[in-house]
Amino acid sequence: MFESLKKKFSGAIGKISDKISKEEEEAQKTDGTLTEKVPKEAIVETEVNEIPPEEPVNQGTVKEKETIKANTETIEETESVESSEEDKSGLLSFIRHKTISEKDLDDILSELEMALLEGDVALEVAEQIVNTVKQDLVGRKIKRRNDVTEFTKNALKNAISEILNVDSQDIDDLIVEKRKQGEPLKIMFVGINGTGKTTTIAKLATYFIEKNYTPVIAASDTFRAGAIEQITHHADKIGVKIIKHKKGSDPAAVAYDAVEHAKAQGKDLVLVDTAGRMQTNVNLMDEMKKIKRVIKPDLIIFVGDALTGNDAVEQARKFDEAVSIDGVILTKADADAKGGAALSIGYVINKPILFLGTGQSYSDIIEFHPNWMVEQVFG
Ligand SMILES: Nc1nc2c(ncn2[C@@H]2O[C@H](COP(=O)(O)OP(=O)(O)O)[C@@H](O)[C@H]2O)c(=O)[nH]1
Ligand SMILES: [Mg+2]
Repeated sequence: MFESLKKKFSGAIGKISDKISKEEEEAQKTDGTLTEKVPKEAIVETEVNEIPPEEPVNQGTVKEKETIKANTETIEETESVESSEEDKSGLLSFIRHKTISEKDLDDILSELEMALLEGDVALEVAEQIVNTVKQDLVGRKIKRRNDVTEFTKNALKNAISEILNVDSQDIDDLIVEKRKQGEPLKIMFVGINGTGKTTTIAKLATYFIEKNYTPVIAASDTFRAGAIEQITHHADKIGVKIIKHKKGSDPAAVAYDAVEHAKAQGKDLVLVDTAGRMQTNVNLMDEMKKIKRVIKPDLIIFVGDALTGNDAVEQARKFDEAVSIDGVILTKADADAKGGAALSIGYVINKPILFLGTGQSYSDIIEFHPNWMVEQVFG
């Protein structure tokens, strides 16, 4: 999961560390204050390699070499003092005090921003990440290469945590609260066709049964051919009561009946499946609004396909405008290397991701926690 996102962040961390330590090493070599334990050959070699091939070897270069020679002498003198400071990461890991400047970061962060956009991270999220990281790093004093690596990693981790931390309600708490009132918790699932609503409902029913809650399913996708059969098949397999009418009947009426059933039978949850067409379809949105009006769901959850990246974010925005969603479930995270939707969707619409679908079987669903995602990406 999110492999490509992971690579992009670790690439940026490596580049920032390399750039800043390299600059510092150069500065030290030319001003004669290098105090690192470096083999003489290593320095000479680096210096020679850095002469552009087209540049004739002139007086200046000879002079530079002399400076290098002088440097190596300094090294020998200070070696014993500095060796105790030597870092585990080995050669050239110790650098003088340096303050990170905007110039050090600009190119690399722009490159990171582009890479994130290519990875389907929403523009405002990519911008927020690079700006937060820049603010965090500029002005920091560093002593060692490892400092840069650690600071950059932490800055990115913090930026991602901030992005992912959207206020979220605990569904268990909500169920318990409703139970006290003698009511079921009503959850309506919305989203376009094929994103995984029906499968997700079957997974969640299984998940709640394992927590000793009693769900009932409303087959309110009365539009698509085979939809009622599909969800009936799932309900039968997992042993959950399903309320259904004929194909083409009023989805709101089906949902209403399911709520009445849950109340009469003292069930904890009503999970309402709905039909998905394109988010721009006015009829569909009207249908969603009608179900909402009739059953007054406690939660409306948008189900999006993680693989569709920015499209999923746009769909969520449209559904939010139409019916005001409370949270998001992203499916197919198991196949999602990019991670753009997972990173962006909550921030863009300011609604939490509640679960991730991670496969095709009933147990393939995990609760989403921001820290978990941060660990996936940086762990
Ligand atoms: N790999 C994977 N496939 C999924 C996941 N969730 C759903 N699917 C598949 O996506 C397809 C569409 O799912 P369905 O529930 O019918 O979508 P709906 O039209 O929104 O109800 C099915 O083939 C599901 O097996 C998931 O988390 N991972
Ligand atoms: Mg369906």
